[in-house]
Amino acid sequence: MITMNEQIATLRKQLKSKLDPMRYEHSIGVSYTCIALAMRYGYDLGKAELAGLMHDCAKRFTDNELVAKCEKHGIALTGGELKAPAVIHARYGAWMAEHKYGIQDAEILSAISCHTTGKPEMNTLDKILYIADYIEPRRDKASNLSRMRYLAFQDLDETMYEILAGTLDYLKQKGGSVDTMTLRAYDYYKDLLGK
Ligand code: DGI
Ligand code: FE
Ligand code: FE
Repeated sequence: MITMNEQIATLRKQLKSKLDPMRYEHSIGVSYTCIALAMRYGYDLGKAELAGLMHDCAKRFTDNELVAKCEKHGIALTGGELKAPAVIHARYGAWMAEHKYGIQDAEILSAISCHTTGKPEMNTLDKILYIADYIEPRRDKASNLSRMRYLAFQDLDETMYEILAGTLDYLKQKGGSVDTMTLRAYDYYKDLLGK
């Protein structure tokens, strides 16, 4: 029986050999940010760290490769996903975490699977990973980052709502196709919070 610490050390080495250096740094940043949020919200630290570490394990493939791999392994993609292929690494990443890296925990696999789009009724780890991916220390894209870094430690649902709203704005400006799941997640948190 290997310990969680041993499992994490082994997976880090494997990831480091596969991901480009900045993507690996991002993964480490997300894993520690997941830990910080798990401390705040009373969630299992090891599971949070593992989800953060592995969330982008499928990021090294091109869109076409990802679509082909999903087809090969019987992972059904929605029309929305095929039109917004940037989201597919989350679905295939959950498959890889299970079948290539031996992760069996259903909550970790769920969090990896929805880390790009979010979804309605996310559980605590789903939200921790989604938010950590956005606020980790190396990220510097979004203009609302410092507010999100503050809000993340106040309220997970409010933070989900604001990040989803910002992502939809960003996709609108960029002219990117919006995956239905991103919209459903936004509508869900908007309604939940009575906005
Ligand atoms: O993998 P990361 O870069 O760390 O972050 P991520 O998994 O959140 O993926 C980021 C990209 O995904 C970002 O450019 C926004 C995009 N994204 C999120 N939801 C949607 C989306 N892209 C499209 N086209 N449609 C979406 O609904
Ligand atoms: Fe990602
Ligand atoms: Fe990421």
